[in-house]
Amino acid sequence: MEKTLVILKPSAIERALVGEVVKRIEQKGLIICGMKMMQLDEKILREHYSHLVDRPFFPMLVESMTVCPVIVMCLEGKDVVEVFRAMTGVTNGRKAAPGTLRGDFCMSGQQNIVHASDSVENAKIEIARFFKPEEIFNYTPGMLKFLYAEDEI
Ligand code: FUP
Repeated sequence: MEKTLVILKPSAIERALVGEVVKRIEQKGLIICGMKMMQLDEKILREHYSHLVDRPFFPMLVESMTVCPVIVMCLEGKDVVEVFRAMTGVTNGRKAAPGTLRGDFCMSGQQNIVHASDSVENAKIEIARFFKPEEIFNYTPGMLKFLYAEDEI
């Protein structure tokens, strides 16, 4: 099934919102197939945010993403990239719709709680960037038949 990469940013860790985010992931029925804490550095952020390195806010972004460890997660589900982007909301928390993670838990365009892969292609690249192959667990949760109809999976 499709996979996506999620980062619980320092704004989630420092504000003790990890449980709230994980709770929503579990309640939605997304399968956690990888999860670990790690300290990011400028090198990995230059890769991860390569589309933003020339923007004036990039040094501030690096500072905000390295101030403490993050939690990276690999989630699995049907159309999970699109589903989790919708659960995340738009970049700026002040504009994100209520009901989304950013809409409910933050007021910033930078301290915005979570990263979520924006395409299936990027999700594959990002999962390989943050996880070793042996850190991703492909298993079938017992509840699977209650998450999807037979013809959906
Ligand atoms: P998103 O896909 O919603 O995470 O948005 P982007 O890839 O455009 O931006 C990635 C991160 O860059 C944001 F989560 C926070 C940071 N950013 C800023 O700090 N200022 C901006 O104006 C835009 C993005």
